[in-house]
Amino acid sequence: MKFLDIRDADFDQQFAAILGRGEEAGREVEQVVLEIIAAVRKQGDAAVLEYTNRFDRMDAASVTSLQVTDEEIDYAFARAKDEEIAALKLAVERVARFHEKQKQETWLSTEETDIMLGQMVTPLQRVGIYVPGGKASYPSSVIMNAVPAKVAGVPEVIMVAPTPGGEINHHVLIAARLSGVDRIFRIGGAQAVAALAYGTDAIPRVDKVTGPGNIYVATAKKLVFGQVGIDMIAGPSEILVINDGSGTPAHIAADLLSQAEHDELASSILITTDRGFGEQVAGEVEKQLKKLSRREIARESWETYGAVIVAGSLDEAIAFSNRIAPEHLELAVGDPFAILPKIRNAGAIFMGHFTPEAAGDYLAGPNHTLPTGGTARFFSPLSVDDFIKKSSIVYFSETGLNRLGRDIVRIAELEGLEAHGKSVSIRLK
Ligand code: HSO
Ligand code: ZN
Repeated sequence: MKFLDIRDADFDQQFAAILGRGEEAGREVEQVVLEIIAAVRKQGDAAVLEYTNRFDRMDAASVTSLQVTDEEIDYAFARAKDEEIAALKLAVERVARFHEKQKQETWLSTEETDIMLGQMVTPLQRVGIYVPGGKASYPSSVIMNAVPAKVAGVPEVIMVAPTPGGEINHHVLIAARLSGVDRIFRIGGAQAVAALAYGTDAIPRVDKVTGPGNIYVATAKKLVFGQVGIDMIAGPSEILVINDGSGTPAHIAADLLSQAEHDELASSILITTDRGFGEQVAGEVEKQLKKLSRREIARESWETYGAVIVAGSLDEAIAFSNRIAPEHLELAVGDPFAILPKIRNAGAIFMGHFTPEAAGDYLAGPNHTLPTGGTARFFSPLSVDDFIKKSSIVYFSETGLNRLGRDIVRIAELEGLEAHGKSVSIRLK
């Protein structure tokens, strides 16, 4: 952890190390992924099966046999505690209710009596959701990807999840059914992304692939972009807490650790106008770290990419926050609503002393798939918008065309496109 003062001459230099984490994928990863994509395109299921058996130490006879059955999901429900299912259900309901508000309507304007213009909103027909295996296999991420798709009206949501050497996380299966996922395949890695992007006999081609994944998955998503849509490429988690000396150091320490435990590359930063408060938070982090089950990951993250920064004023802290555009921003100040209008760049903003970021990770309602690495400058959280598209609608009546036709022809002429002009003038009276 670095304890810094934003007013120090070498602050930018000191802070640069924290910003430069999670560098781009190397050429080797890209090479491997390109080969996998090419093989899946050429050999379809045979390649998917071969990679899955090899990389995930499986022994499947066909890709079809890798589809999760309804009985398996029933069994997942049977294994889970009632209160676990209830909590996941509550999350699905709250996330659905929030995303309902994002829906956009088709519209048709009637400002002109002889011309109608509009925009038609259509859901994507089929989307693929990637769910990582291993330590980052989160039911909450299933909910955050599947629910907006379903709210948008996507008829078919296909989920893929690698199951290295065995079982799929049963809470992930429960979340999938509760969120309305239609089919699940036990496949992962670049081969799963390629299969979704191009389609195979067993796996239907989708219109968009969303969801987090390791560097192979992220690289595969970038490489299939254009063939299919993709969501943002999520980097390691980040939290920035702005504090004015109010609140409880132990609470803020706990919030910093909640993101540090995600990943060794995660970054947790406190910027406070109160040096003493900052010191107390740093001490609390050390105390709490010792007791965490994921202390090794959290410690590594805190030591490498954690910081406590002292600022001269709240405005200075806000300017810093706007500059780094954090994924998660906590306004742990006396009056968060007073400073909210000054926040320019942040994926999600958590207001006041009783809104730990984890509330948003699980069930507040907004999406937890958020822009990282400073991309909150121009990206938004995953939303219903990611699962719809728009078509423009143009209707000219005969009067309408007679009214505007001459000008269309004029522009066609100045572009030297005679046939364009003719297609209009041939209709004019
Ligand atoms: N904070 C993560 C999402 C997550 N947290 C999933 C817990 N589970 C996204 O930055
Ligand atoms: Zn989290």
